[in-house]
Amino acid sequence: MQEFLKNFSLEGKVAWVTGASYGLGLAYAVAFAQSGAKVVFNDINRELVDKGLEEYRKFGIDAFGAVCDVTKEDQVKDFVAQVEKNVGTIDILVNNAGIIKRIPMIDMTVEQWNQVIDVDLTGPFICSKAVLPAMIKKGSGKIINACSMMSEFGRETVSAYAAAKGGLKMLTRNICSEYGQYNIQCNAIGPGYIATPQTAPLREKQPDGSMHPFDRFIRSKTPAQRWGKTEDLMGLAVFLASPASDFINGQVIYIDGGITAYIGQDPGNLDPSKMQDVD
Ligand code: NAP
Ligand code: GCO
Repeated sequence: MQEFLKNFSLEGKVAWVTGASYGLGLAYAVAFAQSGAKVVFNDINRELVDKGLEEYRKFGIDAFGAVCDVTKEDQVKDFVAQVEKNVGTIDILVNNAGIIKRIPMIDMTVEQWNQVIDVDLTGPFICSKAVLPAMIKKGSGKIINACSMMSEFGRETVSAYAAAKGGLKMLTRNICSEYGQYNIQCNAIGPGYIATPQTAPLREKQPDGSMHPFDRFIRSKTPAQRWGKTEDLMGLAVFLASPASDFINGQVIYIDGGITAYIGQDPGNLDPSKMQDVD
């Protein structure tokens, strides 16, 4: 049994998780470290990087962190150079950094649209482009993209985000197509609705103390009738980063409590007294 489990080990690997000071990125990085990897991460400013380093120290993890905006190719190239000098060649990249703007399309400015596309789609392109040459030279590598329910479904007010996450699904398939021959696997994690700062506005209690309408809605679309926890995604992240998934390539694996398999029920049928809060 122990011999087989070595397939899930990340011992000796260097794992880069973008935007990993908190949220899902932090969870992925902690899981990687606890599976044997050396973790490196970036975030958008020094305050967030320091916050992240403190969080990793709480887990006993000696992470490498630096400021890097994933939309700026010069910053990304510099970050990768720093990592290669101070830590080692990057074996695993998780394109986790992301933003969302919930604005009706006709009210969204082109600048707002571009901001979302730049972080959520161009950022993964820039970061993947920065690590692929060394992965090709090494003869192995793992790239994991942060897709979404919005890689498959539309929803009011998230046009830029859905376009980016749909595009990221196809970028995942294209990296697989171009670089699979070098033993590089590019897959994506497709989380459902997970309790993080990004989705906090969708769970806020109403002034009268009642559930946010979207909270009730998404529970009615989820067989598990709960939001996901960041811990729910750690196992899949390690699996996709490990040798155990070497023959999986170009796939988006949804980890959503059953949303993508379920037509949903009348939100009015839900019994709030039976609902599990994960915040
Ligand atoms: P989050 O809480 O908003 O964290 C995203 C992180 O990325 C933050 O630290 C953010 O910094 C950072 N970031 C933003 N722009 C950046 C840039 N240009 N360069 C570097 N870092 C940047 O998001 P999350 O909920 O953990 O989600 C992580 C990823 O999973 C995102 O790609 C998201 O779209 C995706 N996802 C989330 C869910 C969910 O339900 N939570 C579901 C499906 C997919 P700031 O604090 O400055 O913004
Ligand atoms: C939204 C949410 C979602 C989640 C996630 C779902 O406004 O609909 O923010 O987009 O972030 O992407 O998988």
